Amino acid sequence: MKTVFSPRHAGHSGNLELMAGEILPAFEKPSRAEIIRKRIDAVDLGPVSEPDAHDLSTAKKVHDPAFIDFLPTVYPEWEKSGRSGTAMPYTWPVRGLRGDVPPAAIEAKLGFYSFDAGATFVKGTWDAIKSSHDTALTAAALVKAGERAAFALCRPPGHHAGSNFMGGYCFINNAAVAAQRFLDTGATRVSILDVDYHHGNGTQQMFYERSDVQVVNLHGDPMQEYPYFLGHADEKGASEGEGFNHNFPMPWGTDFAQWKAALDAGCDLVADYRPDVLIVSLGVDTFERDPISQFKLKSDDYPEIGRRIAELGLPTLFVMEGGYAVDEIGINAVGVLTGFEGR
Ligand code: 6XA
Ligand code: ZN
Repeated sequence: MKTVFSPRHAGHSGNLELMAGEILPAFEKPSRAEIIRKRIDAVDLGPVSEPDAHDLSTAKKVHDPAFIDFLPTVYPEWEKSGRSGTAMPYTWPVRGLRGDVPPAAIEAKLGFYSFDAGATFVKGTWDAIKSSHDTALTAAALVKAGERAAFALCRPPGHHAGSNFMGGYCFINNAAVAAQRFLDTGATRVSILDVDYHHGNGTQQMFYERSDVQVVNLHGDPMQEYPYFLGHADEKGASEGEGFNHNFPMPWGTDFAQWKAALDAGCDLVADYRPDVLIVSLGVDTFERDPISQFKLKSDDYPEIGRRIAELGLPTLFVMEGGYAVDEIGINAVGVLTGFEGR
């Protein structure tokens, strides 16, 4: 399997994170991608190449163009306002406030375009976001050109980013942009199967009223788990999209037997939809020793996931999302891919 990977991800580094009352170094850190990159070589997964540059026109079909145009301005504006360090929001236009007028102040614009404080910026963040977006589109082009599968080793991840908001370490929704690109280049139906521990609220929101992208999510129950405010089983899609969104929330402590039953059900839904292409939002924070997650999957389970997905027999684009147990992130993420290849 071919991998696309950009070293430019590394500029998104040294960020701080606000979590459960503490300011900590961000869990979403460069070593995650570097360790996966090394594992690809260690198991001889296949060639790794850098992404081509892509313009943002496809991103602007699934995201509000004003949101996309805002992203490169964040850190320059943050510095112009006399600040340094990690740029993050601290005010949000929730119910009862004006959510229709972006303020002029950069710290307020950050809140206007966010749903939490988890999408933070340092100097190299925009370049990393752009390289991650380019990575997804370059890997999508490989699948479009006839590869059975390709791996977009994206960093930062994307599945929490919605049409006009970022959050949860995510800025541009790489999987969603790839889905739109497949539709624009000949596909009529695309499925996104999100196996990350967290609900892909951004992906769900973007396609909720569309029937050309089916979204299937397996994740921690939002009653207990981040992102809390979306991801319930009764969210089935609306208008044109009714019946094309499927959520499988599971409780803390879920083990592989229970999780695999949800994967089987999700895969059956994908098979019934008969997509032209499958995109897998690949998070491995379902792992038993993930520092911010509460499922119980073991390293041996990840190749099983790949084998099950391969049984669908679809052209498949894997897009990297979460996973924070860095010692095992390479074994687990690449384990899905080698399992997919039947080894
Ligand atoms: C917020 C937790 C963010 C989770 C990000 C993630 N403290 N999403 O892994 O898939
Ligand atoms: Zn996650």
